[in-house]
Amino acid sequence: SKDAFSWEEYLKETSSIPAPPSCFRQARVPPSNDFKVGMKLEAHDPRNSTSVCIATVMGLTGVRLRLRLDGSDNSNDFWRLVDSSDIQPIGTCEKNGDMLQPPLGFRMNASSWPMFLLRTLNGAEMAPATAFKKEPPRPQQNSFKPGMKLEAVDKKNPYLICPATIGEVKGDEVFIMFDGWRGAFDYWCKCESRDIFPVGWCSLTKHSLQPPGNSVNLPKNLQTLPASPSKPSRRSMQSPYRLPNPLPPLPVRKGVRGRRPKSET
Ligand code: MLY
Repeated sequence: SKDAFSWEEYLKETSSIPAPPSCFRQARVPPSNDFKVGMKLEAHDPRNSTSVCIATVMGLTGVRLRLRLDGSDNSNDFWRLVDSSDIQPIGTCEKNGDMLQPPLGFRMNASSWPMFLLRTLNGAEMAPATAFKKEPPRPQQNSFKPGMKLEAVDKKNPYLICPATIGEVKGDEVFIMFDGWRGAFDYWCKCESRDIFPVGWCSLTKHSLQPPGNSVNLPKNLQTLPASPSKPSRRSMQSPYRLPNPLPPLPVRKGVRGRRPKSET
């Protein structure tokens, strides 16, 4: 459709280039998502990464899974790629001589954990080992450059993937800037983060891609720039500088329209 976000047009409008796929720790050919809602698996507790818990697939979006730890509340869902090393088939933990742990904030008394676990796994549909894909290797080095475009998870709204720009590169880290959001959602992450993707990833994996926001987006040192002379061509116009929103028209009093206030002297 006409209004849908198009990377091709957007890259032209912003005269920017996409970060090359080789920069990312993502599969060049995205894996298939063979999970089903309701399947159970083992997952590292995001709030306590040393413990491995039971999780249930609550939803599928592209190559990502919406997960909920069994025994946790419904307000701590998290998202993982099917090729994340944070997830594994049920039985992996025991095979490694470890014990499944209750999630942080387990909603029952700790003493009821063994029975809870037994009941949780009894008759559960377990995700097959074939659904878990091997995590891609880390990129050799941080090859991102400021200004490169990408698709990135909004960590404050982690179900969303959005157009973003590399703002800074420092060691093995990159600063992710969300296009059109005035810096409110920006963050630093490792270049090998699983939350950043090459341009086209969402389209390839059938994940929805948010359009850029419509706020001004200026480099930190120019955020108080006065109105610039030219007009932005459309909402998504982005780099390198964007105009502040136009000022609303001045209120006009009835009867005095067009008249100048009398001079004081
Ligand atoms: N309702 C939220 C959504 C913001 C999403 C921003 N992402 C796409 C960068 C808000 O307006 O705060």
